[in-house]
Amino acid sequence: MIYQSLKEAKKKSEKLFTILVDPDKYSENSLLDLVSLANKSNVHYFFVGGSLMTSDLFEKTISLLKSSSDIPVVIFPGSNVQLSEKADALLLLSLISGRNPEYLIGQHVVAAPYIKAAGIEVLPTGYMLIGNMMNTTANYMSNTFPIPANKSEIAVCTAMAAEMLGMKLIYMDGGSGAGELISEEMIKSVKSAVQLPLIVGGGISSPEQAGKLWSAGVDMIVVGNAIEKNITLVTTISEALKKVY
Ligand code: 1GP
Repeated sequence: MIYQSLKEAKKKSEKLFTILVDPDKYSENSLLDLVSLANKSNVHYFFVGGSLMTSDLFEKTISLLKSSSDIPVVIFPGSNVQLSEKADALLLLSLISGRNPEYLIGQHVVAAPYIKAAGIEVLPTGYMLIGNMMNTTANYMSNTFPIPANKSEIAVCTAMAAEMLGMKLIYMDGGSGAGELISEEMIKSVKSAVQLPLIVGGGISSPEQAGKLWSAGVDMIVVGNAIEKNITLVTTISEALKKVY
């Protein structure tokens, strides 16, 4: 079970590296190149999904990943249409940084019977959008404001409430291709306030940045955009991981 592995990794202070695959952004050949590199590197998970998908390649992408790699595939859904029984698990995201009931509980109610029928592992996740930019796809699509980048206290109280509500993971997301990373100060504050495994993504584009985030206490980093532009980051970020241990 993936949740069990995440808890064990956290207990042993092992750091994790996840590649976010947006099905719209990869051709079949480029996806095979990515998988072949990931299989040779220290990649722990593939996340698959996106705030808005314009192709019908979601299912095909998951099938291809599953048939060409043993790396577990976890759905990172932008909406309740992104579901597949071929995946290993689903991040059941509740957008706790926002105040839009549709993304706090509404989509979940509609999806619940389908998730149950799919029989995949469910990872209840407190999902927080962080940043000062209002014009990201995630903010627009979810019709919510992110937590301002300098308001660590809001992030801390939000994460604490998620833990008290029984959520299993915290995902702090600066948004895909974010110009600025979530600050180490905010990460350290959240980390010291909750026991849950902490996932951070958004704008990570170098092994040095990855190393800094892991050292600040992040358990898993997620990299999407930068790898789409430069596939060699799969190797260099994996190498950086060895130094953090
Ligand atoms: C976005 O956290 C993910 O939802 C990853 O962000 O695409 O900027 O790596 P990037």
